[in-house]
Amino acid sequence: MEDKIKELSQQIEEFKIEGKETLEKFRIQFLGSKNVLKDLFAEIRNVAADKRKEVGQSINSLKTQAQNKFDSLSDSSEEAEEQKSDIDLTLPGEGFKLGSRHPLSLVNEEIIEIFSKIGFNVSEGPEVEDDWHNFTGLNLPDEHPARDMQDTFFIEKDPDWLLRTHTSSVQMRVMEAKELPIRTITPGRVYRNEAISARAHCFFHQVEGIYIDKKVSFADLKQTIEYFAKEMFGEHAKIRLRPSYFPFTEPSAEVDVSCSLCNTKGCNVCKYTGWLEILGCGMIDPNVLKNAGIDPNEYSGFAFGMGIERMAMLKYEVKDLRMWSENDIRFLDQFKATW
Ligand code: 2U9
Repeated sequence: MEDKIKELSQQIEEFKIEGKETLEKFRIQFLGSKNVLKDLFAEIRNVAADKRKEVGQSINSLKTQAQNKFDSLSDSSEEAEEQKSDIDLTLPGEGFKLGSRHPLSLVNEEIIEIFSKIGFNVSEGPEVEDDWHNFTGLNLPDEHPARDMQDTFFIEKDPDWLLRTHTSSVQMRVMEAKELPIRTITPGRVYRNEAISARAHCFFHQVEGIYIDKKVSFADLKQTIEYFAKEMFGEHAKIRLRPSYFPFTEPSAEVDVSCSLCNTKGCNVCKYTGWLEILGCGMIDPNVLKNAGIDPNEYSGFAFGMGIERMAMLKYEVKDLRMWSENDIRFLDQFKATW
């Protein structure tokens, strides 16, 4: 009897259940109305009286073993059946979430498009620059405050190398390498050693431009800036120039565009002045031309520079500079409709 019980326990253990049909076979064999365990109970009367209790308990354990195996496998096969029926292959797929162009890229491309219409090409150059192209060649001598450690990220191993503080360094390289005349813009990232806040960042983006040819005048500069302002801000846009100073241009000016929100009447966007500052410009200093091997008696040129973040802030009325580089999807998603 003991051997029979062991054999049945092994059979229950080893019975392979692979789906509904074999599960039903198992149920009939070990738990059905004519199951094999019932035969064992019937044979109990042939067991010696003092062993009957123990044998009865062993047969009961067999029954529990069979029931547990059945229960656990019938649960999982029901789940599998349910899951199978959950999948509706006729439903449309979920698709991919489309990204959007970064607003700074949109503004950058708009500026490139505007200048390309009047013959400016695009030049690019290294972000890690040498002292000559970023400072000395551009009329920024050793003692100039812009070279201060607090404004510039120097490369620790060799302070002759630094992260460019403006894209004028690219123009310097173009002037050295290219044939005249030159009409080019340089969009790109620049670095300043500043604490990050709503109004300052340690990197931002610029577009600078130069035009060098025989007889280029301040009137050409003014006309070019006016064309740009009207393309960028609309036909109604007016500009005004204020005298200024930059080491690499002489004379120099800062340019304001009329505030389109209040039509120069004054509002909180233009701080009640009616005007918004958009860029700096000037005639390229003869010294800078000489430094690049261009004869200032034969050639003259104008230059201008603007911050892309500033342009984008004016266009989209964003007040915190940090938004441009945080890459918060909720912020970026708002620019989807514009492309
Ligand atoms: C060469 C010679 C001169 C580029 C210029 C500015 C004036 C200017 C600022 C605008 C806002 C930088 O992004 S900003 O902080 N730039 O005001 N930039 S003239 O002059 C050059 C460039 C290259 C060879």
